[in-house]
Amino acid sequence: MRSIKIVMLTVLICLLFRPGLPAGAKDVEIDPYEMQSVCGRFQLAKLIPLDNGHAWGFVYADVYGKIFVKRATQKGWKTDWELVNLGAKVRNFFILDIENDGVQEMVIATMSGRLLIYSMGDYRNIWENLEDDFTSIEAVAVKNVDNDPQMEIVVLADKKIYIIDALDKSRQWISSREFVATEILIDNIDKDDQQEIILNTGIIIDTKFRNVEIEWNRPFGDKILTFDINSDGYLDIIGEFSDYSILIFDTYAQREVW
Ligand SMILES: [Ca+2]
Ligand SMILES: [Ca+2]
Ligand SMILES: [Ca+2]
Ligand SMILES: [Ca+2]
Repeated sequence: MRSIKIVMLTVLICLLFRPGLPAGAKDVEIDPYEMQSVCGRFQLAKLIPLDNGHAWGFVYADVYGKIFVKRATQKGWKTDWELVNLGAKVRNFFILDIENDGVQEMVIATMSGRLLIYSMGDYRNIWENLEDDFTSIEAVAVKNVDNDPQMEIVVLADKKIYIIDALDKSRQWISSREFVATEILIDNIDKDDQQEIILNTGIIIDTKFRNVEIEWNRPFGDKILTFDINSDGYLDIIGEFSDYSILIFDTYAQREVW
C-alpha cells in the first residue's frame, strides 16, 4: 500500500513539474481541419504541408508587408521563416511547384510592383523581376496556361496583362489593351483546349489567341470562383461583392445563371 502511494506521488510530481516546460504550459494539439477552415476565410493565409507532409505550416502576409511561415510543433507555432524586406504590402502569394521539379516555390506579388520567387525547400530567393520595374501589381495568378510543363505567372501590372514563363522568366505576352481588375482567375470555361484568363471586372480572355472572348457590362464580383453550378459541363463564375451579395454568371449563356 505504501509503495503504491509513493508511485502515485511520484507520478503526480512528474506531471506537475515536467522538464523543459514553463509553468502552466502544455502540449498543443493543432487541428489541421480547424486551421484549414480559418485559412479558407482569408486570401493571404494558407495552411501548407512542410517536410513532405510530415509537418504543418501556417503562412500569412501581415499588415506591414511581411510574410511568415509558422511551423506546428508540440509547443505551438514556431517561426520557420520570415520575409521582412518586401517594402510594401503583399498583393497575393502562391505556394506551388512552378517549374515542375518536385520542389515547391513561393511566388509573391507586392502592391508596389515586385514579383519574387523563393524556394520552399531552403527559403532561398530564386528570382525577382528587377528588370520589369512595375509601379504596381493589381492582380496575379499562377497556372500552366500553355503546352510547356512549367507554369506561367499571369500579372495585371500597370494596367497591362503580362504572361511570364515560370522557368525562364521570359515575357510571353503583354496585352496591348489596358485592363482594370483586382482579381484574376485562370480556368478552362469553355470546351476548347486552352484556359481562359478571367478578370473579376467582367472580362474573359483566351490564353492561346489572347483575344477578349467575353466582355460583360458588369463586374462578376470582388472575389470570384469558378464552379459548374448548373451542371451543364461549363464552369460558371460565382462572384462575391464587398457587401457579401452573390452573383452567378453562366459562362455558356453569357448571362446570370437563373
Ligand atoms: Ca519547383
Ligand atoms: Ca506552361
Ligand atoms: Ca478554354
Ligand atoms: Ca455551368
